[in-house]
Amino acid sequence: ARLCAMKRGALIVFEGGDHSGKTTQCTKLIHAFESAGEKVKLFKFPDRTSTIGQMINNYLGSKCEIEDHSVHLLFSANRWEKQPRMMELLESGTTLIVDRYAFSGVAFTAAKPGFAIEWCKQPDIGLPRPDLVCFLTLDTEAAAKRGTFGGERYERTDFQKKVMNNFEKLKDSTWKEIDADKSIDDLHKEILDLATTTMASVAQNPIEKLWM
Ligand code: NYM
Repeated sequence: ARLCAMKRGALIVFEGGDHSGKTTQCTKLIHAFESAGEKVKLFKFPDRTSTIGQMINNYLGSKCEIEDHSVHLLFSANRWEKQPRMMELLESGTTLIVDRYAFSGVAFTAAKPGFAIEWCKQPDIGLPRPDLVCFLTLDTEAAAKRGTFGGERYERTDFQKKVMNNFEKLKDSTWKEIDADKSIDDLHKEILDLATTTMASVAQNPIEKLWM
């Protein structure tokens, strides 16, 4: 064992279809860790605040059209522009809770006609690999019943089914599939437990890279 090794933060990602409760759970998790005195920070992708993020925001709100390959690369660029800060925080012991990540990037673009999963993965190769992916599953019809479906681009039941199918192809040993069809508090307890275990177990491990 290394001596005096500083413990790093964990990279915890939330994925799932639209309206599966990711954002609610990320917020609750952050608050729980903050009250416990842990160093934590929330990231959300797409991050709509940057210049690239504003282009993505306009695209999602159908205020403009962007060619499909091109917008895929913008979503990836929107993660890469945050990568230096994410690495810095992880290395200095801050745990990151991330609302969507490269898996959404691949799953959504690959749901479009003519896009292969392998092509979609390329631009995100080398990003920090999550230690835990909380994959929230919700029956697509149940998700639609949660409301506000049909607002943004991609929020259609047929498209979401393809997205969920693509997520299945991206799962690895770091994924924990969580049935989101339960109360907010029950779901939170389950996730807090998983996240706490992960934080303790990865503290001395190096940060790995995605898809390498
Ligand atoms: N989305 C999100 C993508 O198509 N590619 C990506 O890389 C990411 C991170 O953006 N329908 C899609 C998924 C959502 C939409 O996300 C906006 P949110 O979490 O609703 O802000």
